[in-house]
Amino acid sequence: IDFEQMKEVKTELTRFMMSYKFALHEVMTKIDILKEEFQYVHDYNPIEHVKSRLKSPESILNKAYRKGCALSLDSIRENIRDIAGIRITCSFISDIYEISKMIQQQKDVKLIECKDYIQNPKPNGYQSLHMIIKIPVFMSDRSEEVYVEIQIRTIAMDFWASLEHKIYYKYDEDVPQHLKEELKEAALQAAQLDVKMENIQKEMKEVKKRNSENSVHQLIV
Ligand code: 0O2
Repeated sequence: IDFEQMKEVKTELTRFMMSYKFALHEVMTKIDILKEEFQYVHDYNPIEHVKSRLKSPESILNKAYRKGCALSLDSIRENIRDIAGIRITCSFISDIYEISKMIQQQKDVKLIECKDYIQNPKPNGYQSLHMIIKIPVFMSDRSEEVYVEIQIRTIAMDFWASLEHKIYYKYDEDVPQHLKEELKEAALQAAQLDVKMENIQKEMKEVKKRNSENSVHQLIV
């Protein structure tokens, strides 16, 4: 491989990563708009926080190797669908489905896959809603359809997943049985907390609705 070829590979790789960076910008903007508009219209913010990350070239290659996919850019583009990743954290489970619906309804968003680990938690207790979407990114001389992974979960699910992730890495994937059981128990408790919080919020919403109906009634009378 000579210098010119090296330069070409570098340009190609940089452009490859750039398309994911732009896709992340686009989806982050969509989420910012939903957040601001929802707050204005409904006087309520369903999104607690949002994080985005671009997979490093090293972890892209590791994942491609693990999945046994060819190490060409075309194959990686098609098979590794979480190079651009966004995690949205909400307070309540109903918010998760509402946000996912609002994203899926957008005309330029193609839903490729949706995995509902809330309805069907993983055997270790993991809960979250995962969507793989495709969105078009327009550049100077071409446009590309880019995969983005969106994970949506509650604060409690996020708390659990980050601890589980740390433990998993700490024990190099060989987690002792008693910790696995405790983690599963904690996941169940987190799920119960989510249901409790949702019910409290529902009741609060009804009180708010009744109060506003009463004040409208007083205005009319
Ligand atoms: P990272 O570093 O977070 O990106 P895939 O391997 O993505 O092709 P899979 O495994 O079916 O296929 O994907 P899935 O189930 O949608 O999960 C992908 C991501 O969800 C993971 O990415 C994690 O971020 C998260 N996740 C899934 N299962 C668990 C779990 O049991 N515990 C925790 N803490 N997180 C989980 P990566 O690529 O593994 O890592």
